[in-house]
Amino acid sequence: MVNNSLEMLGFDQARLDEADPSIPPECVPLRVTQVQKESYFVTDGSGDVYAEVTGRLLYGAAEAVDLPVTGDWVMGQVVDSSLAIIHKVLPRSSFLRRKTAGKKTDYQPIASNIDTALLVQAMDEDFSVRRLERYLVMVREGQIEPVILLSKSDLQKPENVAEYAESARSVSGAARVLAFSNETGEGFDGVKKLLVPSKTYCLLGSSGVGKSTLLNRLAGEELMETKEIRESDSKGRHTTTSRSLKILDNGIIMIDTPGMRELGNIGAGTGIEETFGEIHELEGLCKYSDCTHQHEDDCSILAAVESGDIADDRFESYLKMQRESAHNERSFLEKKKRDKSLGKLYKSVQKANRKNKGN
Ligand SMILES: Nc1nc2c(ncn2[C@@H]2O[C@H](COP(=O)(O)OP(=O)(O)OP(=O)(O)O)[C@@H](O)[C@H]2O)c(=O)[nH]1
Ligand SMILES: [Mg+2]
Ligand SMILES: [Zn+2]
Repeated sequence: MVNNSLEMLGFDQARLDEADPSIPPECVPLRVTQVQKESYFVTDGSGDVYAEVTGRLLYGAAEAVDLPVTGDWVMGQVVDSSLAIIHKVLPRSSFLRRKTAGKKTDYQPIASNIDTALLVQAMDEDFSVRRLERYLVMVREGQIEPVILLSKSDLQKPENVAEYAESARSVSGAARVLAFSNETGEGFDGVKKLLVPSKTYCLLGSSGVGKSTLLNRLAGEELMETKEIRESDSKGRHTTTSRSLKILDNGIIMIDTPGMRELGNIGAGTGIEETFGEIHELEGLCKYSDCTHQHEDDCSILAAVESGDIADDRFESYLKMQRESAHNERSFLEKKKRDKSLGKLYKSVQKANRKNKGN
């Protein structure tokens, strides 16, 4: 691997603005390239080093998102060529996370400090504009720019490729849509042209769409394992099993991820508003300011659905995500409130204990 400077790895001095006296002076900025349970790999640009977090960081972390994730910049001490100790996670400029399965409003971190997310969908049964919308919302909520890459163009006739691209464009908003093939190299130059050295890209999409194959093609070598997915065991089998950050020789930084089976949504509205821009724009025109756009008179959105300006299934998808988002927002606030009152309880017990001891 080439010896990159921190700037080439995407480091920005502004991340260090707040000097932290609790960090030992021998700590240097390092970038997390891989996370496996409680062990980590970090790099200063000259290769991956195994790393662990300090007990203070580990036990001080209230939630998974407080611990290092792939893509993070951390302050760490490089002990020797086989061990580094992570003391602190530096502020993130962007953060990709999803709600974990089940009722609990916990978030699973995916990766951080990403400039652009590459949403890969294959032009076969995998293709779904509804899922695309979900990815777009998730990525935009994380303050990340999305680009849509449609893979396996070699499996389709040119006119079908154009059709797939057209469907994707119908929901993409400002995001670019490119079709390509890892097999024939068609459209590959267009993908390459998108990528800028020292920027961080993250590959997202279902298992088997060709994320790792694309990464290998860009790298010009087999950095990642790729596998044919057989019909019989295509369910839930991921070839890539952990998120890993790779620095390509041309300076492009790429995070590969395992295919996701479930996409959650989080509370913040910006991702939904941006992804459903044409619907959001109409909201202000409804007669009632608290219009739910389901049965009210003079609802501008229902009118647009009726006239066909907004497709039924897109409107359904919008309502579904709005409901989910509202639900997540509520449980998130409730959880915060619970945590806060628990915190107060602990404090008052501690205080009482101290008082008793004093007597
Ligand atoms: N026909 C065709 N096959 C492709 C293309 N890209 C990838 N494949 C094949 O699809 C299979 C899966 O590719 P991977 O790159 O492993 O898929 P992945 O998205 O990384 O999957 P996970 O790691 O499980 O998330 C492999 O057999 C690839 O050779 C393509 O553009 N066209
Ligand atoms: Mg893979
Ligand atoms: Zn309305």
